[in-house]
Amino acid sequence: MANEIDYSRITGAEQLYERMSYLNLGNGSQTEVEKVLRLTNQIKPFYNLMMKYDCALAEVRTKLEVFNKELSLRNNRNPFESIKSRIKTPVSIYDKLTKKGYEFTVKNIEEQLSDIAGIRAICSFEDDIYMLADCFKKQDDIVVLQEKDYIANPKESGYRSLHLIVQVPIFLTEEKYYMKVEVQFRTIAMDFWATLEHKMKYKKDIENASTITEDLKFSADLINQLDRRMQQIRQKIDASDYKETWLKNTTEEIEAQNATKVIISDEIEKHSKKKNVKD
Ligand code: 0O2
Repeated sequence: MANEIDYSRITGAEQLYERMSYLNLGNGSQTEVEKVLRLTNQIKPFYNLMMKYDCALAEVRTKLEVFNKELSLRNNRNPFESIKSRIKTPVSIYDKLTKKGYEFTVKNIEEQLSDIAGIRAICSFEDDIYMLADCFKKQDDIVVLQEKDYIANPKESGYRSLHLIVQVPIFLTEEKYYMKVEVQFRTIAMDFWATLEHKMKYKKDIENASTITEDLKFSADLINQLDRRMQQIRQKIDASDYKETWLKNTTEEIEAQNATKVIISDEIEKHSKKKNVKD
C-alpha cells in the first residue's frame, strides 16, 4: 500500500482515534488493516464476506473446469491453459475503496467493488476466449452485470483481456447469496504482457519509466499480431487434421466393406456346398 491509512475515512473513526495511541502506525500493511477491522467491529463480518467470495470462486472455477473436461475430450486439446483465482487482499481492498472515495466498510466492499473475487482463465487462442465466454454467459444461474472487451478495445496502456463481472449463486446451509465475481479471459501472450506491465505499474521510482511504457505498448502490438498468427496456424492444423481423419475413416470403411464381402461370399459358398450335398 502506497500511503498511510487515512483513519478519518473509517467508520467508527472517533472511537478509533481514542485508541490510536496503542497502535504502532507505520505505512499501511495487512496487520494494520486487520487492526482497523477489529477496532471498527468488522472483523467477523469481513471474514464472513470473504468466505462467501471464496465459495463463489469455487462455483465459477467448477463451471470452467467442466468446460475444460468436455472440450478436451471433444477436440483433443484443453481450451484453458490454466485457471487462476484469488481473493483480493484486505490491503488492496482498502486501497481500492479509498481511491474510489468510499469508507472502508463491509457494506461498501460488497456494494462498491466487483473484483474481490477474481478468476483468470488463460486460453491459448483468442477465438476460444469468445466461445468460452459465450458458453459461460448462457448458463442460467449466471447474471452478467458488466462486460468489458479490452481485446476489441485495448486500454491506452496496451492491456488486452475480456472481463466479465457476473453474479453467481452460492448455497450456504441456511441461505442462498448472489456474489459478484470478476472473470478475466486472456491468451497466454496477453497474460505474459499484463503480468510484466503490472509489475512495472506497482514498482515505485522506476528509471526510464516512459521508455518502458513505450516499449510495453509496442510489445502489446507484437503480442496481438502473434496471437492472430498462432490462431491462423491452429486453424490450418485443424483443417488438415480433419482431412486426415476423413481419409483414414474412408480407408477403414473400405477395408471393413471388403472384409464383410469376404464373410458373405464364404457363407454363400458354405450354404451352396451343403445344398449340393443334400441334392
Ligand atoms: P489486481 O491487482 O489485479 O487486483 P472498476 O473495477 O470497474 O471500478 P477497474 O478496477 O479499473 O475499475 O476495472 P478494470 O479496468 O476492468 O480492471 C480490473 C482489473 O483488470 C485490474 O485489477 C487488473 O487485474 C486488470 N487490469 C486492468 N487494466 C490493466 C492494465 O492496464 N494493466 C494490467 N496489467 N492489468 C490491468 P486491479 O484491481 O487494478 O489489480
